[in-house]
Amino acid sequence: MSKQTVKVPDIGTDQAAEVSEVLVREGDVIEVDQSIIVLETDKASVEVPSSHAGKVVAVLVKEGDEVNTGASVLEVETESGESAEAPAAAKAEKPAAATRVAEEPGSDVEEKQAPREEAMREVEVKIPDVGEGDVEVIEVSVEVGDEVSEGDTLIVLESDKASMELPAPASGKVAELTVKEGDKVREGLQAAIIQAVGGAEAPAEPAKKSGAAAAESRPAKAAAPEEGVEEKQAPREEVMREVEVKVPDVGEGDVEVIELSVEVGDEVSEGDTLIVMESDKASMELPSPAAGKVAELLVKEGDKIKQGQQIATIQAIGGAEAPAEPPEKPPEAVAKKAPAPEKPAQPEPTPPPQPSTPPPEVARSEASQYYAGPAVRKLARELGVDLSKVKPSGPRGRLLREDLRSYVRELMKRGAGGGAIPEVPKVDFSRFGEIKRVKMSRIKRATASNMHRSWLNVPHVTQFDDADITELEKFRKSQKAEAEKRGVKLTPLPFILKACALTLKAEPSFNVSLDSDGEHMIEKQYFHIGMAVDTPAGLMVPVIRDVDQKSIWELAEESVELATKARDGKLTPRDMQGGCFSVSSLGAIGGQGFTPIVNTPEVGILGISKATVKPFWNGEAFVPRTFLPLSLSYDHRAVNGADAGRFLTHLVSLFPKYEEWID
Ligand code: CAO
Repeated sequence: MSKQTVKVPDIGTDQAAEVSEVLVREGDVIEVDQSIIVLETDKASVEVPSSHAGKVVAVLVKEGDEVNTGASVLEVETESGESAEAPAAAKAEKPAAATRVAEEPGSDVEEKQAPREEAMREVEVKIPDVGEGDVEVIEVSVEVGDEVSEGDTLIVLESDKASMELPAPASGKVAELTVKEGDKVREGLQAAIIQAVGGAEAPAEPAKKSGAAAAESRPAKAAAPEEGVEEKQAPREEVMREVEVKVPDVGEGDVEVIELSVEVGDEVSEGDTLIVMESDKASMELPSPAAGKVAELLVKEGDKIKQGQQIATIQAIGGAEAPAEPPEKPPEAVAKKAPAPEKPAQPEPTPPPQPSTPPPEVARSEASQYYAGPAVRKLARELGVDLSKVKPSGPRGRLLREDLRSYVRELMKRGAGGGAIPEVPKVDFSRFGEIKRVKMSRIKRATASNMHRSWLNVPHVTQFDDADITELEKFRKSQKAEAEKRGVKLTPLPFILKACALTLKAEPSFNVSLDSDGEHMIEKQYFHIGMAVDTPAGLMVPVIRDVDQKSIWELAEESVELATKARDGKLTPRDMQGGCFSVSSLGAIGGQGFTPIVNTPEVGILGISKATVKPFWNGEAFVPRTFLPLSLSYDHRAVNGADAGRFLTHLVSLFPKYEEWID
């Protein structure tokens, strides 16, 4: 038993890659090469395989982390105490599929001159390096005898991590198909023979490279010619040169420029994306072949461009190290034609991010069950779209940009009324009789908006109870003379306000507000209560502060004062702020109960209806008692039913024993 650390292998760039998924958890038992995390740069997504087998004892990264080559990812308890470096190093030496294609360009395509005539030749199509052992032929796209054009897909290969199309390296007729669907194949195996037309003009060129292949072979750059890039020495000095950036082999006719990532005058680093191109099969970023300044941009968004067309000129620094080489036509486009839309199609400054993975540009995540290239992932990140929710329409379940667009369009439609709140139809009421159209007051409009907001946001529950105020009413009426002396009218309201404050103290679950972060509750240590006032201009809710500390007489005075101010339109914003709870009294008007709307962000409101004398069974006889109907509405996000039950029961219990708490 020994503990080994699994590290991020050479990702071929100094820039950090983002951990977009963590595919293992502590306690998992993993195999060598099992994908453990998905790394994402703005150009590629790649699954990182484990260099060790064993039990994961610690996961050292999390989603969103930025990591560089060599960063520790996992700690694994291994059986044998194997060397930590061995497997990783072995894999690090093994370049990924595309690189291998680049370095051994003749390995998957061998051309043999057909003996009968010079203009016909047999092109043997071999399985390219697919980055790991066997891959499955999941689709044979042609039949023997089919005429194919160069670049047409012959077969589709798939591993558990990626899939790629194997294109015809030349136009001609499919003479032989040596694989069938379901076959497990590996690098070097012959897949087909194409009887190619025009052999004379396209002799076998073992050293030719595809654009994509070249893109992955960056380390050999100085020695190898680069497709799509023509370099001209600037006459003035050897260290400055103009680099013409040309469209590499994009595998088919025209592709569209869907994004210009730079502007003329921009300083770019080698590998920075200059433009993004898209065909109906793939999209790809065209990286700058050198560091320097964008001297010319010869295309614009929407342009259709084709192989060999110059799209930009880079005024590059350090001309001496990269000799001018005319672009060569790639012999085939295995890597380029892989379904990875974002595959850089010409010299890419970084080698493939992860040895022993399949074409790195598209990683299929087993964990999230979606399959998308970096451009789509990037767009999804920008839009905040969870790709696992998007329905793919691409080949073999691949997510396309269009899928993302459709998903967002659908969401927008729903947000605009499709799936949310159905619109109330407009009605011409004058068709049914005489009408008057009256402008709503500012307060009424504000009330409408507040009520709507609260109704939509707050899950309301209302509980009802009756408080026995028989004795309290006797006391209140007995205070008439005192009230007159004080110049104030003593209604049931001040008693109700005080009882509410005391209940908020006793049941603090109501003296809260939900924090806007959705993760906290604000527990208030003060007891300010709002009081709904009906005014000619509309409903207003002034707030009485520190109700718990005020006497009944003070509360009576203040409620009259605030109600008067409200009716006179003299309330200040401060008069209406800071409430913990509200009281809405329709007692003077009538009714047996109603369901008031919570004045959010408060979480509770008490509705008061008209007190009436009712027969009450006291165990021996029916006796007349005065009951005050109470309706308690609350925000069920913040308050649960049991708390509300306790609150209302406590409140109701205070009225018969008013003598204990009035002052
Ligand atoms: N049961 C029986 N009688 C009641 C009562 C009740 N629950 N509440 C008040 N009364 C009586 C008062 O005692 C008073 O009678 P007397 O003059 O004989 O004493 C009379 O009704 C009128 O009271 P009032 O309305 O002047 O005073 P108040 O303290 O009860 O209310 C205020 C003040 C500002 C709350 C009230 O005037 C008001 O505007 N209420 C409307 C609130 C509203 O619109 N709510 C709905 C909002 S939507 O949720």
